[in-house]
Amino acid sequence: MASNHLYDGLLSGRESSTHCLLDVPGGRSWSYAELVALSGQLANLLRAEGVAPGDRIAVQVQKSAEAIALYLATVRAGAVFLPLNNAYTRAEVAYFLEDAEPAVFVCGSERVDEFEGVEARVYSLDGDGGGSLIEAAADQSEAFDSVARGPRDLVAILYTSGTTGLSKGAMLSHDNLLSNALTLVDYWQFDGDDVLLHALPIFHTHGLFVATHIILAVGGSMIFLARFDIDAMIAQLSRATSMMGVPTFYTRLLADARFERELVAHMRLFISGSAPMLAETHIQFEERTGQRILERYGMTETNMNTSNPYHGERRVGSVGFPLPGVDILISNPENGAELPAGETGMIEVRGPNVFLGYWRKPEKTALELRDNGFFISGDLGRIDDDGYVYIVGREKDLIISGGYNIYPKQIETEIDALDGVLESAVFGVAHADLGEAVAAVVVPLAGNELDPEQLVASLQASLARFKLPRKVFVLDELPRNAMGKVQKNQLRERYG
Ligand code: MLC
Ligand code: AMP
Repeated sequence: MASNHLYDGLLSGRESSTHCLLDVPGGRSWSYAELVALSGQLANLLRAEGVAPGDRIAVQVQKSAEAIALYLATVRAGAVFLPLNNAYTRAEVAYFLEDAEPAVFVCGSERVDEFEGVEARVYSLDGDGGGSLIEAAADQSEAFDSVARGPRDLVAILYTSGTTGLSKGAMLSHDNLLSNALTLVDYWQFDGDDVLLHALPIFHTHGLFVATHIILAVGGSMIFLARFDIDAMIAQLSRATSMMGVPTFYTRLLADARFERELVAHMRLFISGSAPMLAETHIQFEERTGQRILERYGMTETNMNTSNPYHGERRVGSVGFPLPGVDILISNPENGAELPAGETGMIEVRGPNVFLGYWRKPEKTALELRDNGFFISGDLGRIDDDGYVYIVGREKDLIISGGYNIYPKQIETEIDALDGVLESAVFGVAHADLGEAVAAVVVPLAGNELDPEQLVASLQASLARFKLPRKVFVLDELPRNAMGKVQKNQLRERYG
């Protein structure tokens, strides 16, 4: 049988395992063999659709076991998985379909009509496993010989925005994903007895790759919640050995009186990442549970870069050490020169985890990925004498809200296009639940009045709801420095 680097690396030997892979509370439980069988049927369907190695399969669906089977099917078929946030509007999705030219697009039944006429073959898949995709696969054989794919072959494209506001597809290879998963298994000491409480979305690196790959690689189990729901979390924690989440998961747990020491005394590991965790949250968590959250640092382009140790000191405020095989250096953001130990500057990352580049955007790739393999992260940080990495800020203009990345430029572009608007500035303000929330200041065209509520309503057709400004301030002009650059720091201070 041909070798498929990622699939074989994650699942070899487990094809007939009756061990539980996914337990969907309120739904059913799936063994490894059952999920692999469904992925075989789906891979055969993709083949029957004429999907060739390297073709893109774009997916905007609710979280489900079937969606994981579709992901595995895509990998096995040698194709490229392109997951999309459920919240994206038709306009946002249209851009991804145009840019990535997928052969197949799978979305929820309720959206199929919106995508009539697109180039891709459209199938539906709903949160309960219903829809045309699984129906069409039902007649297919469960047996499928995976298509041969090597370590450097493309396996996924995840879109991430940029300072230009236009999303770029980060191209990830089979070995980017496999090498990182195996490193994390070791570093965090996962094994087949682990039961991971999984409440993350599966359209991002954190929920799809970090969480799911680790469990597949060790033959463990996941309690698979459709979304973060505090009651379900409290109900399921007693069955889990480990949990991964964004900081909002932890602040929400801490805000609930039922979340106490006995409930989690049996838990082996709590991991946080995707956004900075406040020291206050770390401290409260330790006071409440007697355990310290393990914080790690990653990105769509690089998977996981650094982590606090499993044994040894998990330092509050630090994202830990570079993972084995990953090099981190700190450079001068002005000229790219490496800075001496201890100084603060741009975090650069090199290793088998670092992506192949941006889809069909070689000029953007050249700006961020150096010839020597270092990726310029856009995060500012320093490394202390003991080797711990600290993130101290971001050079990229980015808001991280509840673990979702929101690029101000995209929102500013949409606001500026509205009638009566001269210009705008969008920035993040501290938010107790989400870490950061979106705020905007808008300058009307001379002689125009702007109603903030109406302005937000006008943005709904073009922007996913999580990107909508939660506060809009109308100003006569934007504060600018001598170079004409908008002073977002001033805005943050004034309106924060
Ligand atoms: C939902 N809403 C948000 C939001 N999520 N607004 C801002 N930021 C968010 N993150 C809005 C919705 O649009 C809706 O608005 C309202 O909140 C309620 O929606 P909901 O679906 O009920 O929200 P909720 O369940 O509360 O979701 C919050 C959350 C979720 C934090 C649980 O966003 C989440 O699971 N985030 C995880 C993101 C993640 O996995 N990031 C990893 C990226 S990978 P309205 O107006 O309709 O009422 C990465 C690399 C790495 O960063 O290092 O891991
Ligand atoms: P994304 O582009 O969605 O993959 O988001 C990656 C960004 O999230 C990084 O560049 C960081 O800015 C941020 N990030 C991830 N993990 C952490 C962390 N533990 N602390 C602070 N920021 C983080």
